[in-house]
Amino acid sequence: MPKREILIYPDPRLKQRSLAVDKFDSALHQLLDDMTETMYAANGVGLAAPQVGVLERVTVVDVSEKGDQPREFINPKIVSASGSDSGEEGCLSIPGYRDLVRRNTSIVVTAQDRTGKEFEVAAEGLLAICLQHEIDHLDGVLFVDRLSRLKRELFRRWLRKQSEIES
Ligand code: GNR
Ligand code: NI
Repeated sequence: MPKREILIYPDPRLKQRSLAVDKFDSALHQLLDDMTETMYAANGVGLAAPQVGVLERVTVVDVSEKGDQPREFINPKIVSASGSDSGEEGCLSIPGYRDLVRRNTSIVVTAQDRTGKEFEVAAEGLLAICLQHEIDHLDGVLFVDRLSRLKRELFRRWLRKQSEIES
């Protein structure tokens, strides 16, 4: 059972900028544990705190094949980025919609672990994509905000159709 409910677009909390974490306490550890459990229950490869209604700069990611290597990033920051390619993305907060998004292919991220210790990772492939997607969430940006005008219009139509189906 997931511990936290995932907010669905267009929840206004998904558009807000999250605040830096400065207390590495048991409440943070509980949030991280709950987020990892929620991510696995939803079969996601990443989850950002605002997706569970917590506007703090916290994200969990697991891009391993077996889904047994959860990673935690607190106050993550992209310090360098290079290369560009488009890949298909989805978001647990926009279930059912997927589209191509252009992102950097190689990034270096600094972050803190659950004890507050700083670390740095060089990421490529799915980890690089996922970290950019999650850091966007911390800035109130969703992958559909990065689509071309035409593609965003198609998304809006899809969204309208969804609400017709549901009502
Ligand atoms: O589960 C997810 N899969 C995914 C696929 C391609 C690019 C990004 C992602 S992240 C997403 C989970 C999610 O919504 N994280 O915020
Ligand atoms: Ni997402």
